[in-house]
Amino acid sequence: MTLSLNPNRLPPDSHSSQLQIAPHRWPGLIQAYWPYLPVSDQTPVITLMEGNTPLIPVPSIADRIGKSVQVFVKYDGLNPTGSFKDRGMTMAISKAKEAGAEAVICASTGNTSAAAAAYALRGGMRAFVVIPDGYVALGKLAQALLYGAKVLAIQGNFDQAFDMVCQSAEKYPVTLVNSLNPYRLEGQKTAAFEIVDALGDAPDWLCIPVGNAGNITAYWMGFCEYHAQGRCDRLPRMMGFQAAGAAPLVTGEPCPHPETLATAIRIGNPANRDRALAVQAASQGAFNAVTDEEILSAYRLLAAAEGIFCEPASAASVAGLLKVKEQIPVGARVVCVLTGNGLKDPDAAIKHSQNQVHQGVEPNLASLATAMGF
Ligand code: AN7
Repeated sequence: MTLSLNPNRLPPDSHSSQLQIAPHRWPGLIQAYWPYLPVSDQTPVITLMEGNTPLIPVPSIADRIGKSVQVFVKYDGLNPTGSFKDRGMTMAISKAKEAGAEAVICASTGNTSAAAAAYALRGGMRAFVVIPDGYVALGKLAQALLYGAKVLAIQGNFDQAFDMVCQSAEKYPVTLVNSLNPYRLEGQKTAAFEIVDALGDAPDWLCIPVGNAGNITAYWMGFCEYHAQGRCDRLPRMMGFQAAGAAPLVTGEPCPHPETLATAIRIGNPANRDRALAVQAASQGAFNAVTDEEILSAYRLLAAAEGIFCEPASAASVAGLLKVKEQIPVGARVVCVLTGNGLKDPDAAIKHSQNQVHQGVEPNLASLATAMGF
């Protein structure tokens, strides 16, 4: 029997929940999507109650497109460590624990390291995270340190760090938790389930930032699985967006020196390249590049027009949607994935805000009123 702990199905007075949770509480994505995941009663579920993130309508973005389109953002920056990586990490760490691992390793532009550190800690494992020195946003670094990971900075980029951790995982007793770990994508595919559960069907377009191309692969897996189960009637076109200075899937060749202010996707040689190309072909999707300027204007627009604060890399999905808006069919339903929280990168926010702190207000009401314009 599969253990499908849908809390909504428990009677209100149920005392049978093994988790001893209130019936209305979300149990984390492994419990919620148990039948769809490679888990068993032997799997220790390491969770921070990730998943169940909101799908938020963004009418001002839709207005910029016209054509009666509907646009939503999947705000995955509301996961426990502030990014979609938690979805993959709850699975990867639970399965590593099940296999008896004592330590995990990843290369990271920041979010993977934060998630790996948090989940490893909860699973009683050590975490080694290898990062490109100087190119990880402050919030992410702060998280990895505070969660107690061993943070190793290399004088190189993500792609070099990735090569090193792959070799380490072959040679030393550490489990790789980058997206080559198959359980990562299994966890991440649940975001597609949530979108279908919320909309009642798959969207026409799924717009998503692409770095190492794990997430686009995972979403497609999720949509296809739900489709096969009859839970949605259609499949979306998968629209992947890369930063113009780090766009190997757009140019068709690895980018030896990736550069973008969206450091999360500063990746020149995606590990999941072939799978991403297969997703593009199967979904009749496309890869497009967005410039840092386009990313920043979408980043500011989301905050200023919708009250949604994402990190710059995440805004690539909205920047990309606006860039290719001519191609959107009339009346289409579009979901843009916001992969990470804006609080991850406070430096970028302050540097690129067009708003400023009004300095020099004296600590009295008259001075405050003057500054307020009254
Ligand atoms: C906010 O943390 O690769 O295409 O090491 O942090 O699945 O790689 C982060 C990637 C998009 C790209 N948005 O996802 C890492 C890392 C944010 C991200 C991506 C990342 P993939």
